[in-house]
Formats: sequence, structure tokens, C-alpha cells
Amino acid sequence: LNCADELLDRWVREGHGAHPCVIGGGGSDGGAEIRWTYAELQAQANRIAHVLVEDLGVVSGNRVLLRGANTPQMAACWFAVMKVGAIAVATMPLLRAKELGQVIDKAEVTHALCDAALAEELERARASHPVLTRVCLFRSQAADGLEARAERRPAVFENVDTASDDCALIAFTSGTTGQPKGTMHFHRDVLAICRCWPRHCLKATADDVFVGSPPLAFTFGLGGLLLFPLSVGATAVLLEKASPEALLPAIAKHRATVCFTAPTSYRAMAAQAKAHDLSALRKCVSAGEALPAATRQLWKDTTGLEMIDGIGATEMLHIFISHTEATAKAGATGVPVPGYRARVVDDQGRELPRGSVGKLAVQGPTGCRYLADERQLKYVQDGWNLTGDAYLVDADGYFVYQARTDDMIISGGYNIAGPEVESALLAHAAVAECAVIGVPDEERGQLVKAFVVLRPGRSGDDALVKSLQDFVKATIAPYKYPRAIEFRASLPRTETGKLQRFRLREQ
Ligand code: 3UK
Repeated sequence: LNCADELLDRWVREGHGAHPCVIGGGGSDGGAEIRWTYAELQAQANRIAHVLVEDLGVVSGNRVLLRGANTPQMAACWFAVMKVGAIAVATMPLLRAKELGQVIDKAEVTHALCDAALAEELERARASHPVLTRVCLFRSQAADGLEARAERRPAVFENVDTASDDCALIAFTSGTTGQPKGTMHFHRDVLAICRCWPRHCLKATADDVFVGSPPLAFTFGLGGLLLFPLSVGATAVLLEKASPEALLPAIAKHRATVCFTAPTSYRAMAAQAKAHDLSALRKCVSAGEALPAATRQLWKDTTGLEMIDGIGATEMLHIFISHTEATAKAGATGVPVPGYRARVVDDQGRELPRGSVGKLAVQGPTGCRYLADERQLKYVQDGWNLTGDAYLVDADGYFVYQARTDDMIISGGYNIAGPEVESALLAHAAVAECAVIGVPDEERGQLVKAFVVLRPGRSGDDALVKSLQDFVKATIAPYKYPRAIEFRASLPRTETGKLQRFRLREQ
């Protein structure tokens, strides 16, 4: 079993080879836009597979680092790595030499395919990590570049017959704190995620056109922008720069029907959506962070569309609690995706009654396998994956996100979930973005503090502080209101759109 066969080759075999598959490139570098059919992506992946084996000496089980923005070439490289039975180690484009070095060490990377535009940091990392022996650049004019080599190779390749439990990829967590952790996923895991959430919650078809912002190096992006569209024979639009400002015109231009991005990006898009033709859009998927009820409503008011929220994790490969547009419930993440089981447990792993806040525990066809890491024993207990999230199950059986367990605030004896306060603040007309943390306080242990980015034209004066505090007190239990409010021009976020609350705490 090789996941490239089911996701790519079979479409060509079954007469779907002429259907548009991946569109992209032609970005800021002024290059021409690439539009590859399924047959063309397959041919390109096959040629690169030959280069991997015959020029670069890759054997199955080797770890191949992939470094590039979201482009068709990156997609071809990913499938080539699958085809030769090697293990893809995709890295975030913004990583620096030091972080790349950690990835190379931890994943024992021997080979790399790297976008020429991003070669510099990798070369610096390589200088101090000789285990990485071969680097080949793509999107390069060089005579020894990947394209030049691939051109000379045949367009057919016989996939290595990997076992279903051979490792297909090592994904590194985006790391909101501390050291990056590598998680292993098998060929069968790649196929399992295509059969679970997309089939039950997304319900896409070959006519769909997928677009979005998460990097292919982030499993949210790998699934949403490559695996899921290809699993149904649809088209994937890959954007090199996917800021909210770039996403809107791309949706219009490609008449995209499915969009994957983070809540903060939907909020930014909502502010400008009216100026773009979003009429083809039908599915708007949000993940990476909790989706506040106010953001769901804002997007509905702007576009008429109900969003689909889903919680996923690098450790689980993709989304495991979610819903359809028809079963959306404001403020709740949803119910376990068919194939997965989830429950809320106490510190001893005992299931808690509905309404009680505890640790989220998940089980399903995918799960956490850290590369040699003592944290495995913390993440998986009694066969349940503990994602590090605090949740409750409401009266209807919906899972309602509270906070990262380390982000829960204890103030004056109360447990307060920062994201609940953030959701309340986001419904205020003056608030564009916000982050709520606990700061040390002699009297209360911790004090609820909000960092607020205002909408244009608003000024952060004492009257607004009072207005925001009153607004929160009128929306949720008054003891949760932010006793301190600081106005900021922006908030620290990861490349994947996650708030870095730990950075605010450090300051
Ligand atoms: C948080 C959410 C509330 C949560 C991811 C979809 O985010 C992804 O993976 P990461 O490893 O982070 C995992 C953590 O992020 N989170 C993600 N989605 C939600 N919290 N509501 C949500 N909808 O703390 C989780 O433990 O970066 C998301 C698919 C694949 C992914 N890797």
C-alpha cells in the first residue's frame, strides 16, 4: 500500500487524468502560473522519484526534508517522496538555520528538496549538520536543479510497495512553546484522515476547488490543501503568500468553493470581503485555534455562509472533532468525527460528567507517535491521546473548547478560560483581535488581563476600557472580566495563526 497510489495514480488509471489537479506558482517572482492536471502532477512526481533514487541515492526509509512555499512543485516533491518509500519531513518556510538544524538532527534527515528561493538558511544548517548529505533545489534555473534533472527522466515510475504501517511523514509541531516535536504518521494514517473528516463533515466532490493559507508543512495545510482535494479528484489552488489580503482575490479568481484558514484570517477577510466576488464559496473551514461565536456570526453576516470548525493536532495528523454546516453550534467545536472517540477526563483519566471542565482525550485511527521523546508517555495514556486542551461536553453532547490546559487562568479561586473572555471581547464593535492571559497578582493569585487590538478609527482610552469591561460582564459571568486591559497594535502569532500567549506572559 502506497498512499500516492490511492491519492494520485488511481485517478489517472480511472480516466480522471485530464482533470485540473494543482494550480499555483506564478507568484511574486513573476513566473508563469502552473496548472497541472492529475496526469501532469503524476508525471512530474514520477520524474522526481527517479531523480531521488537514481541521482540522489534515496532508499526507502530515508528521511527527505522538504522546504518550500505552497506550490505545485512542492506537491510534486511530496508525492515523489511517497512514491520512493522515503519519509517526508516538511518544514515551515520561515524556519531559520538553527531550527532547521534541530529538525535535521531529530528526524535524522539525509536528503533535502528545497525551493531555490529558500536555500540560504538550509545551506547554513547543512554546514553544521553533515548527516544531511544531498540537497537538490527546485524552482531553480541551474543545470543541476531538480527540474533539469527531472526532465531527463521517464514519466513513469513503479511505486515502492510500502507497508500500510511504514512511516510516510514526520510532522513537527508548530510549537507554541519550547522545542519542536516530531510526530510519525504511516501511509495508512494519510489515507485514514481522507476517509474520516472530509467524507463526513466536508462532503467535497471532484467539482470543488480548494484554497487556503496553511503551509503544506503544517498537517492542517497538507490535508486541507493537498490530500483532501486529491482524495476526491478535486482541484487544489496553492498560494505562495496566503495573507488574508491575498486569499480574497484568489478565491474570486479561481472561483474557489472550499477555503481552509484560521479564525484570525477569517476575521481579517470579513473586513474586506465585500470588495471581492466570493459567490462560488460554499465551505469555510476554520482550525488551528478556537472559533469564537462572534467570528462565526461575523462571517455569516458578511458572506451568508456557516463555517465548519474542527480541532486537529499535528499529533493526530488532522481534525477529530468537528461538524457539518447543518450541525454547527456557535461556540462549540462539534462532536467526534466518525471513526474517532473523544471524552473529557480528570487527572486520573476518569470520564467526567457533562458540563465539567477536564482534559480532552481522543482515540481513533490516527494517534500520537513522537520520535524518541519522553513526552509520548504524557500524550498517550491508556490508549487515549491527551491533546493538552481543556474541554467540556455540553447538554447536547457537543464539545466546547475552554483553553490549552496550561492557559487556564486561576484568579480569586475561580478557573477562567482565557479564550472565553476573548470570545466575549471579540463581539464588541471596537475589537479586532484580542488575547487574554493570567498575570501574577498578589491578591488574586492571577489577574485576568486582556491585550486588545482595536478596529481602525477607535482609540484606546479609559472610557473604552470601562466599556469593554462592562461589555464582558454583561456577556459572561462577571468575575471573568479583564481587570487589566492593554491596547496593542498587533499580537504575537505563530506562522499557523496561533496566538502565542506564552510570549505575552513572558513580557
Ligand atoms: C489547538 C484548536 C480549538 C488545540 C491542526 C487542524 O492546529 C493544528 O495542529 P497543531 O499541532 O495544534 C494543535 C492544537 O491547536 N486547536 C486546533 N484547532 C482548534 N483549538 N478549536 C479548534 N478548532 O489546542 C490543539 O490541541 O498546530 C488543526 C488540522 C491539523 C492540525 N495539525
